[in-house]
Amino acid sequence: VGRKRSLIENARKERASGSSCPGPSRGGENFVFEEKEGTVTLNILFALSHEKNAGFFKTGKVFETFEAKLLNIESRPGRKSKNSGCDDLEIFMRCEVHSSDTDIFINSLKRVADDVRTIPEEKVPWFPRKIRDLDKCNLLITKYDPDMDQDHPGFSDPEYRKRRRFIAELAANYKQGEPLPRVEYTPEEVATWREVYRTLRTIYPDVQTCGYGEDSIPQLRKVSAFLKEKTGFQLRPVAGLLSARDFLASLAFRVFQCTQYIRHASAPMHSPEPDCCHELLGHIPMLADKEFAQFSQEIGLATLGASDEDIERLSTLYWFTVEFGLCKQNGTVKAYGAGLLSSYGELIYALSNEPEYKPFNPEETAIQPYQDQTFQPVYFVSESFEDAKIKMRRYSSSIQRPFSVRYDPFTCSLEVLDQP
Ligand code: HBI
Ligand code: NLE
Ligand code: FE
Repeated sequence: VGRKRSLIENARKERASGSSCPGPSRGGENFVFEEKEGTVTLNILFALSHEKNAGFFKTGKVFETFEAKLLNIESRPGRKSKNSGCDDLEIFMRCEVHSSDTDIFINSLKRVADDVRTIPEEKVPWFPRKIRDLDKCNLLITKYDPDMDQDHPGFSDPEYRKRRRFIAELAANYKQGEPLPRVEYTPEEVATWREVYRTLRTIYPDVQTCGYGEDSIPQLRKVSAFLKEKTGFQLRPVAGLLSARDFLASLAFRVFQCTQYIRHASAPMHSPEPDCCHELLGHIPMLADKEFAQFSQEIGLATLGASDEDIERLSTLYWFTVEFGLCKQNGTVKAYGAGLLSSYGELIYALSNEPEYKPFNPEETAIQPYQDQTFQPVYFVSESFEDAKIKMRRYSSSIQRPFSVRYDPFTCSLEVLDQP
């Protein structure tokens, strides 16, 4: 307690004597936002250039002293490290402090860390600028991981879990541009594929087969080469369900994040998470269509640097169209969503008279809550596949951002215009 006092006291004195104190929180040099009930939220960035450990724990002390509530912490190699070989770190902390402590809190941090800055909230979220940056779009959502989720059909199957970890490792180690890893599938895995493939072929016999057969699980490397020739899309391996932001961002580069493991043998008719059956049977045929590839890339481009709220709405739209969309064709309702085309359980259910149908309309669809554990209770039906694409495009191009992006296919990178 004594220590606490003295730090605050020192800081107060410093302020009273007028030495190096910033102006008032609002309109001053400290960016403060979300002022409520006497607390404010701050985004703080600082560098730890030497004696990293000591410096870090000293900043921790400041947090403790001011009872700052830590909301987020991230680190990255500092700016100096690139040029001088120095191994400094940049730390980002988001925290809540008592409004009246804002200035002394930041001043106290300045005494133990270098380059302390507060950053305004409206800063545009990070997004990949070149295709290599997709190596950083790897935020996994582990809710259906067979290691974590007791309801996962593979939870009590140690062999399956081991296999999943092995395939997840391949994806985790993958770097953009490398040849796609090959997986030697076991006879049991091939049997699961055969079951899914055969059943779906009886439900929809006359569609693009992309060169698949029931006796082997297609290798991503081969499928990626096929797609690249057809539409310029390519695949990269992913360990599971990604954050919507990361998943959609890759589409901007005509890259589709593709899982390589297969669902558990005990549940071939439906998987709550994406797996290779879902990607290969649901997504790949659509991505082999030039027009659909263009459409997918546009959606991806619209999500780059968009707000969390816009990402939420766009991913909901993606969910109810690309994943679970229905559309009319010659007067009958048909399924086109990848999540339906890869799940014979849900496909039959979706086209029965059990679920609710609503007309597809982006403004409404974008705010419809959805779940991904089991069959959808509601589906959106568009007048035609074409109509779904037109409306979706119109919606995604209406998203406001303080800059515009253009994709340069020669360098596979983005040109960002008008950024402040
Ligand atoms: N991640 N690997 C993977 N595959 C998906 O289909 C996927 C995802 N993350 C998010 C997501 N889909 C949905 O939110 C879409 O609606 C965007
Ligand atoms: N439910 C789908 C399937 O069983 O193939 C996967 C959906 C992934 C979002
Ligand atoms: Fe999918």
